[in-house]
Amino acid sequence: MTRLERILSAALAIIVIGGGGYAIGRTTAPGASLTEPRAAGSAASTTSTTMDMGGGSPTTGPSGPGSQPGSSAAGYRNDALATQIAQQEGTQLAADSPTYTPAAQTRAAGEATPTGATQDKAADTVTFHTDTVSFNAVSVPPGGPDMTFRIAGLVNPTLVVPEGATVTVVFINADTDEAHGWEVTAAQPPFQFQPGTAAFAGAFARGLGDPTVAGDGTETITFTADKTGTYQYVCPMPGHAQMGMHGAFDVR
Ligand SMILES: [Cu+2]
Repeated sequence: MTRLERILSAALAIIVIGGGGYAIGRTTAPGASLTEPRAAGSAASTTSTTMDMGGGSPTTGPSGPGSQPGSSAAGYRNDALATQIAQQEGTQLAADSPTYTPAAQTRAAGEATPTGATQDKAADTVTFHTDTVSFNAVSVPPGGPDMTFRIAGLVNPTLVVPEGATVTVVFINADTDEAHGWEVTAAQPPFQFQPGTAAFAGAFARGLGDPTVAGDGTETITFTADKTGTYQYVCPMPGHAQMGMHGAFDVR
């Protein structure tokens, strides 16, 4: 074990021990949880487990004791630690997904053109024109690129939805060895290690783990985009928004 690996192990131990959650670099209010309430009417029945941020100490911010290699004024960043956490969660959450998408169907899900939407491939934008919005979001899609979402055949596209739209997202984690999630947040780049809470009630798909024989972990969420503005959809796993897992979510 190299010196760096010892430091990372120590940092991970601090995270795991310190309040049972990923408290490093958090910008959310004390007591906030990554496991936000499920959308009403969701068929999912499993309970969340290890993504619970608990009531982690609010003192472990960018300048707190959890601040290890990579700290800067721009915010804590440690890609190696983020990867270590996501790999651990990927294993732990593998059997915990609400549903699964057969692996052979995942690529098509990421390519599917949503109903009622227009695509501008040059601008990497998908614009929805109806009050009911539905699309698939595939994390770390087959064929890459790594640490991105594929939506409507585009990589991290800007999504534009009408104010008040009811938005349904089928989130599929296609990564073979890391947990990922999907969330709409008001936070903007450059992101903190922990990118922030959901901007709309229910606009949060928790981390889903590694694939199983049943396929790729899948969760369907529904929320109302009830306030205009420019938001971001991100992976809520620590460090992943910083590593490129984000795109603009415009409510007009
Ligand atoms: Cu991720």
